[in-house]
Amino acid sequence: MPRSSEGDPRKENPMPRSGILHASPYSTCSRRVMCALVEASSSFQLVPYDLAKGEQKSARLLALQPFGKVPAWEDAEGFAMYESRAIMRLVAPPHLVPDRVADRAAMEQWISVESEYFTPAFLPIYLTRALKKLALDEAALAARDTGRSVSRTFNGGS
Ligand SMILES: N[C@@H](CCC(=O)N[C@@H](CS)C(=O)NCC(=O)O)C(=O)O
Repeated sequence: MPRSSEGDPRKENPMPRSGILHASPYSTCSRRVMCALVEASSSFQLVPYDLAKGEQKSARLLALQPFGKVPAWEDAEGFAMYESRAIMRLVAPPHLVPDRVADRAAMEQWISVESEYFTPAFLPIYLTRALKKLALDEAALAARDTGRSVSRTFNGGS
């Protein structure tokens, strides 16, 4: 039986998807989706939310994202969803998705590494230094196992 192309963004996404992205420009979750949309040359409207003011708990966003977080996506075709990495897969331009199954599995591996290891190690640094403009507790960060693993993976450090 021939395999359906359903679920294969290389065949389903010949044109960039357009829609509305509910997001905060300062949030890393929002920015990864914005990167995918820009890479896809999508014409999207950004509806900004001020997280410091708690705007992500507004009725409008809760109707799209029941956990009260950014980002959330509404397609021009009326399809809505949340979870940044899932939205990335939805809007991904064909050239970002490998043809071979093994290569697509490797892509999923690195998306998992990003969510499970890189982001938990990086986020405290980003929040402290970039957003709050405070000094880092380097010793506490260095002692965290995730930080060491990330350093080993990306820098060959110990
Ligand atoms: N797994 C979710 C995480 C969403 C998330 O934690 N968003 C953060 C910004 S990066 C947020 O809205 N924080 C505000 C809050 O928790 O009230 C995703 O990837 O979309």
